[in-house]
Amino acid sequence: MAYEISEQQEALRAQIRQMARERVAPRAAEIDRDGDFPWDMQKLLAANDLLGLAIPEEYGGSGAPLLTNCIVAEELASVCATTSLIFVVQKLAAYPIVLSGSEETKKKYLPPVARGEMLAAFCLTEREAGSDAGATKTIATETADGYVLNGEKCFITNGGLADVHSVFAMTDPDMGIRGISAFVVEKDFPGFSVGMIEDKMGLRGAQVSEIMFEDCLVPKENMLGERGSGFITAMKTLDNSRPLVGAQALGIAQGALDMAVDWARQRQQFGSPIGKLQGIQFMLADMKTKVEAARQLVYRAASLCDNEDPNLSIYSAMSKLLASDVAMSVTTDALQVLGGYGYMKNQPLERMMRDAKVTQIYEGTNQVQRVVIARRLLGRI
Ligand code: COS
Repeated sequence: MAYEISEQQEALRAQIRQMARERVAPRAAEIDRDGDFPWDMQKLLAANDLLGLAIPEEYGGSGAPLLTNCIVAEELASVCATTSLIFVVQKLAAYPIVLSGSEETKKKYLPPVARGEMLAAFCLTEREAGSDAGATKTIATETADGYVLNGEKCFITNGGLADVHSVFAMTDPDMGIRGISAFVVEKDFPGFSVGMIEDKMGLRGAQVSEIMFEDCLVPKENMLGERGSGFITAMKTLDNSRPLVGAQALGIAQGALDMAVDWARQRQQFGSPIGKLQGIQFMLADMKTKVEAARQLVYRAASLCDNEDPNLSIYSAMSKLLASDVAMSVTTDALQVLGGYGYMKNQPLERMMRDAKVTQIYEGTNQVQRVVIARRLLGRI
């Protein structure tokens, strides 16, 4: 099944591109240098109704397809990956509520998340449960008053800033992955606290931290879906978010390619623009080919998610795998085209190369994506 980009989606792309160039790009270097969460960018996204783009209309969002969300992530990331991450994570963290929340839970949390009044975070990863998400050690014990959570999460984007968290914890440790349940946890629940804030290589404006639960009391009605359904909710959420990370990677790659092309047209060496040199031409041609291949796979994966196609998992994993590898290789090559200038902090490419790296790691390392792809390919053997 082929995907189609509608006129409405192209119009939105043009609108986001203009906003990205005029409002986001001028802030990108400063956000990277200061390493502070850019609340002005969060407010800009909220003011343009982008933080609820993926949330269904009945809960205050726009109910836009994943493909539309991918276009937005791509355009934002082409100028500032940190700003695109604000968009990507709000959707990632809201999705378990959309997928598994009760009507009351959806009505309570989704409208403020959609308006950007509440920042959201997705709390799955732990020190000993990264790629092996099923090894979650955070425990949720049922009591008369609710569930009591104990444990620690790490590498949580928006950690320490978020108001509301989708948290995965073990309710029945003997049942393995079928013992994991999902909960909505507010930052003000007793026993919730924020641990170390990480110092990162890239995406410097995103805040990433540990999250601690010490006898953290969560009301029973804040469990998302059935007890024991948390792992499947997490996997379905990641299926539906990996194309968005692919789109973010694609945007970084496109931004880097555009800079390399501009440079190759203008930079004079040996008496003419370096774009006249076949060595540079071949690099640019390879970069363009990779970017376009990644785009096709990202859009296809998003469209399969939108159609709830049974093959969406494998495409979702392939799109994130390819696009993030492309982002790493294209930013590296674009920097090479700029030579010594590309290596300097006053050009954006070194930032883009650092930002690209994490797209090969988060929402499942690219090795995990290969596991997902190979398992779907081979079936049970
Ligand atoms: N949709 C629905 N169900 C799924 C699923 C999906 N995408 N993926 C797995 N499941 C189901 C399986 O069908 C299986 O059910 P059955 O036992 O009934 O067959 C069950 O979940 C367990 O699946 P599996 O055996 O594949 O689980 P593993 O523990 O081997 O883990 C990986 C699989 C590695 C793919 C998973 O742990 C993973 O995605 N890890 C990476 C986590 C991640 O992305 N972390 C980043 C955090 S966010 S920044």
